[in-house]
Amino acid sequence: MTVRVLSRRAIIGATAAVAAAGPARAWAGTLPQPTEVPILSVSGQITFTNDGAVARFDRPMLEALGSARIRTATPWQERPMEFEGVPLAALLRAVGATGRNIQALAPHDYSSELPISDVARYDPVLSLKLDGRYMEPGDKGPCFIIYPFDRFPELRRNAYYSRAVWMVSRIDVT
Ligand SMILES: Nc1nc2c(c(=O)[nH]1)N[C@H]1C(S)=C(S)[C@@H](COP(=O)(O)O)O[C@H]1N2
Ligand SMILES: [Mo]
Repeated sequence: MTVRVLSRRAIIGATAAVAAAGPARAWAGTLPQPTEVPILSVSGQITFTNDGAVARFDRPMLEALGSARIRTATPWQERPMEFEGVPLAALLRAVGATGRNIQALAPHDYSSELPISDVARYDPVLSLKLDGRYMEPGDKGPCFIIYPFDRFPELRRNAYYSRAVWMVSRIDVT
């Protein structure tokens, strides 16, 4: 059985329960319209949208969902860095995601599949800032999914490094 068969009431109930405990409470259950240029779209098995079947987010909307930091070394940077942004869990709650996997898509046809079970286990972050500065598109930004590689040794392998999608522009919930 997949969560997809949950009734709409059950999905909204679950969303409200989780949102009550976190910063997403301000607009759990509805999505405002972006007022700035959207930087991320979420599609697929989601409950809350603001543009047809898609949920589009500008930076202030993402930041309103909450904030988390991951300080970690990565194989592609010379020193540990601090990533800061929205917990992926908060983003998935905000759209009422009901799937099992997310496909994170980036330019140049890069995409990577992340099981949603990673979210509870590792609390990955859709980071917007690196060492306190917003990441620019030419700097692997504006959105970069990061895992806490330093906290969990089992993450230090290619299967997880490839899920650290930089320049992610779309998340499709499947
Ligand atoms: N957008 C995007 N994200 C990506 C990749 C990519 O090619 N494009 N490569 C992945 C892989 S396989 C790794 S190991 C890390 C680091 O890739 P890099 O060494 O090319 O920076 O980013 C991951 N995220
Ligand atoms: Mo890689």
